[in-house]
Amino acid sequence: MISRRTILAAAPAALAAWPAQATPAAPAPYGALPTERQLRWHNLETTAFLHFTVNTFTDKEWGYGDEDPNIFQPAKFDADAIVDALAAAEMRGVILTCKHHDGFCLWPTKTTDHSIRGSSWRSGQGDVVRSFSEAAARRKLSFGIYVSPWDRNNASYGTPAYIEIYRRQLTELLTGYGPVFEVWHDGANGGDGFYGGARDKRTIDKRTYYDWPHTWDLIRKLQPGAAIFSDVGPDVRWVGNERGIAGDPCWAAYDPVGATGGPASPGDVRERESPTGTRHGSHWLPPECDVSIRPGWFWHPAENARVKTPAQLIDLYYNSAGRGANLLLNVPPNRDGLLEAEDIRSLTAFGDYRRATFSRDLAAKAKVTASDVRGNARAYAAANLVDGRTDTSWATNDRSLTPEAVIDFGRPVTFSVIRIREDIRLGQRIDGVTLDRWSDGVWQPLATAASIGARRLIRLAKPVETNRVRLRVTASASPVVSEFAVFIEPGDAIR
Ligand code: FUL
Repeated sequence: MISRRTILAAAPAALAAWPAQATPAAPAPYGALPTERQLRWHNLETTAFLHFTVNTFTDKEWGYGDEDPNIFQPAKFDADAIVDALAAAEMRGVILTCKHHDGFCLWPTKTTDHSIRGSSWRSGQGDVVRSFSEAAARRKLSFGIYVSPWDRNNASYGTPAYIEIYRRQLTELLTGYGPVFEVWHDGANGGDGFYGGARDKRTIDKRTYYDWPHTWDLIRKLQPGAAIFSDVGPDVRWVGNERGIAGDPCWAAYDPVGATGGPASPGDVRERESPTGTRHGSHWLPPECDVSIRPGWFWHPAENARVKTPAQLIDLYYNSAGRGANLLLNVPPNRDGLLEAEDIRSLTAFGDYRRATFSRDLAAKAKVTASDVRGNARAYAAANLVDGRTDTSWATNDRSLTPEAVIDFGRPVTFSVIRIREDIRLGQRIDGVTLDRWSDGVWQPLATAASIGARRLIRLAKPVETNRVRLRVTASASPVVSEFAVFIEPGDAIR
């Protein structure tokens, strides 16, 4: 048996094998920091939303809660086909409306009769949550759940008894369907509804009624890896609009304030600050940009001709994921239980564009020099910017807050997109970057950007050709930059 003492005694000998001028310590973390679960969430980058329920059959956006469950009849339902189309668009996760405001549950819950069990579809044995969670797992997409707090069907809505029901619903979903990467709480709260036949209006106090802290404790206990989304986090914040557009700048940190200035809660937040976040805020609360591929969240036959084009999806990608947020793109299944051909066409073209653009980093073989390298150590060398890894970085000495790096391609390279990433494990340190290109014997301005964070994509108005690019950084703490990459969009890219 190796005792603790043996290990300690062996340590100096092992250390002695390192060169005398050992690698300096990593930079101290700066400001708000992401948790492991947030880091995993950032890596997903683009995820899909599926709005699917009785509304799909009633042509509504918000069901009243008095639907006959039997109207839910997706005769050709094929979760694998839907997930395949999402994967073709490079989506890495999928979030299903397991329960929308109408209260209809897409799984055979024990908490209410307003569920899929009340439909003759698949003889009352269907389970849409199971079908999607399994299809996602087969395709290696993460699976997430949307469970509306507002329930226009439930007779108890507005009383404490409903909070227990809501928690039982979450418990069923978080214990019966494998790993869940995200739990989505929307902010629409209270109003008129069926409420078990009462057909009245119920107003709740958004700040206190749901007792969110205890519900979030329950989610943590059942699925510690799940990121919790709401207007105010606690893991992921709403971006403040449903157009899919993050702010510019877009800071991961955020200190939410209630709509009228007091403490914030889901459904009660000063939305105008959500897109940009708070530069030196104390909570790491990155934004998620939810947007639908169609005007509505649910499928409506009249909207088949109004599906966003590939060019619109590409723009959305740059304006959300390109600013360090995650894109949550809604693609609603139709009454057959399939995606409509128009939606699939846009998704596929979007995926083709992403693969064609991002599969080849043209800076990969570049030589990189920098004005400052932390302790002159190889571990922090500027070459780490182009080594294709995000766990190695160019880092500078603590006092170096305005360093620059020159990326020399050694040949003329034509590109139209630049991608820069910080090692956010050490916080969001950079305040802005300026890029220049070497042209006619001088540095010429190419682009600027403020926030970098998990990911910044700069899409140029048109491709440029140059041998060398200079990256000038301004930071609040010595920068730790894990990637500098350049790409060329396919020649036929539609703008
Ligand atoms: C909102 C809901 O009211 C919409 O119907 C939709 O689900 C959207 C994503 O969240 O709060």
